[in-house]
Amino acid sequence: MIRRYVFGNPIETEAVLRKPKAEQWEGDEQVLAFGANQTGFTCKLEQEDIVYGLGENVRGINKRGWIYVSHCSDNPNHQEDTRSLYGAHNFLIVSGKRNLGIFVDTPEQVIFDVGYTRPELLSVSMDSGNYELYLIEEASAEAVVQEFRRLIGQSYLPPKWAFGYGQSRWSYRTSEEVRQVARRFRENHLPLDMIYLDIDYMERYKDFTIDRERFPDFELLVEELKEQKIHLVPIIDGGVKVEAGYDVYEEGVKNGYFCKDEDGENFTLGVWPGKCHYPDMLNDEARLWFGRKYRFLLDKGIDGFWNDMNEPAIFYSEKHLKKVFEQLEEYRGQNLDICSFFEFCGLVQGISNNEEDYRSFYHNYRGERIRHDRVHNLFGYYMTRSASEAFEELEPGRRILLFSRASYIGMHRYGGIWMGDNKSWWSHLKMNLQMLPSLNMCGFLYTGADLGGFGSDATRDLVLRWTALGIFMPLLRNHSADGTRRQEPYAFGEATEDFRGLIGLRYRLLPYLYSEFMKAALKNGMYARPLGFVWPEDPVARHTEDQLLIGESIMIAPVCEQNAIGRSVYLPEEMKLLRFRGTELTEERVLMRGLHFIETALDEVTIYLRKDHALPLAAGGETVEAVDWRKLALLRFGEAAAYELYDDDGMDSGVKLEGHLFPVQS
Ligand code: MIG
Repeated sequence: MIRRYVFGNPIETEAVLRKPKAEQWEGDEQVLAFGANQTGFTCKLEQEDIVYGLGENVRGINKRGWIYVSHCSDNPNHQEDTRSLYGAHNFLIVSGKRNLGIFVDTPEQVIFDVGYTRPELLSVSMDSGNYELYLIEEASAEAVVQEFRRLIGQSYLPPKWAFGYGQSRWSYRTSEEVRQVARRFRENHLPLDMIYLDIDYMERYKDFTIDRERFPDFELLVEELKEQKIHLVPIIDGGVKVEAGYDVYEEGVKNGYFCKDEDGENFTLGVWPGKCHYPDMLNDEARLWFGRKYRFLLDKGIDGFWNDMNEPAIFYSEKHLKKVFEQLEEYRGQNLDICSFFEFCGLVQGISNNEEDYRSFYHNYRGERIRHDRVHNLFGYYMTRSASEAFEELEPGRRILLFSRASYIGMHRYGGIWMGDNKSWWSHLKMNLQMLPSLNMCGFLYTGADLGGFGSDATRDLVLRWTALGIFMPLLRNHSADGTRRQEPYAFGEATEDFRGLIGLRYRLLPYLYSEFMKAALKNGMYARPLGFVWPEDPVARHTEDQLLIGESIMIAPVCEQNAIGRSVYLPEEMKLLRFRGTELTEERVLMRGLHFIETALDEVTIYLRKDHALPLAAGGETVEAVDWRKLALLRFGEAAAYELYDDDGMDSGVKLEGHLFPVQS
């Protein structure tokens, strides 16, 4: 059952398209208790309650015991005490004797104190009392998710090839270097469907330009790679460089499409290209204009994009920078002691993503001038929507790959997200595993982490273990930062057989993973589920934080620690262990319910097949296109006679589930 309440005068987010009629809040103390000033509410947590959800955040699948702040942030430090990452996903489920879903719909900052201040209390608060509140009560956590997802609309569908392996690195600086990546993959028979282009392809980091010195033959490159079935996926940044003669800048200025400061001047801030303006993504006209700019690359044969820096990130604002320079002057010649030294350092450190700057510019949203901080969490969402709506116009009916860094619920209809700038840390491998189901609950199905970690130096074993998890994530991409140790599968020496095996297994699993993804998207279901969703009565399953169900048939238990020879795996019921050494199935063994230590070498993947379920396996391939969907082996355990396979051409955006499912007999 869904109930909707409106408090104050909330700003529309378009997260929910068809809203149920608002009810009068009668202060049901059993469910929620409201604070006196209506700027939030509290909800009592029972001892046994798990709190699921909150999408992109640090910590576990169970969010209890920490405080999270929905405030889209360009924050590359994903630490245990981090409160905000790139997304604002204000949906959670209190799951115990009852299952209550709570969605707080407001573009402003929201604080979720999930038993941090008082262990038995969930407390949600906002600056103002303007928000819509949705309460969803169902018999299970999974049913709550389904109701919520129905409310917010169908998740984005990427093209089928976007389920292949993608190689990325910030620093592929020339056409030649990109060709080299493709060559190394093909030479080593490492499967590959995508190479990502980071900011290096642009001319002075200007959106919708190409650096012709370093990529003189961009069109030819796209063509050549296409022949090898490799899609080139360029990055698009949120900020437009201030540069006379640059068409995007000039058009934006002429038509008033940029965000304005207090005085009505175009708001100037610094990001990659230096001084920039942010297009007013919330303004219908500006959004339409910016989206149509993607045509520049579509016309060159590009069919996938990733949107970055759209929290939006601010390295500095022009005004703030000036002030800091003045203040720094005051420290010159001073005897810096402990206080003044740290003040001095703080001045410079505090420049980026400064809250004052976010309060100093304006949008024109639905005919109203609105200060940025009141709609902050919508910027990335509307940037991605801008591209998606333009694709609908420019390439109707065609699926284009699109994912973003910043997001708000509602954006899940227009694109996926990646999990941002993680680090090459073992703890992040586990954290990204935990993020996956939480994101699914909020509608974000097409998602994945930078395999091997973005920041810091990776080790070979870390990249292997991370790949062994990554092959189960819809978005499978190895990405790393400029200046870090290289982490392509061939970067650690001659031998690539283990990588080839792990990635190859993904291509054997494709018909299954794609089917499960599409069923989840089209039926508002979960692709990756916590064990507690399926075995809510089993306390051990409920509190298992490092195993997941992927689709209906299988459970995974990735190794998340360095130097481990395997790990303990909890089976809530009898399952069949499937051991793969690379692409080869080397062992099938039925395991009883309970705890098992399962040895797993670096080149192995273990999959746990559920009783009375089946898993189709293809022969594999080096590209998604090469995978034969018709020649499948069916691995079974118990009475499962068939598996409902989903297939389509992978390109059409208007797909429906009916008529595409067909049972696979063994
Ligand atoms: O401030 O474009 O998250 O994936 O490689 C860094 C360079 C800007 C942040 C993205 C990352 C990307 C990087 N970008």
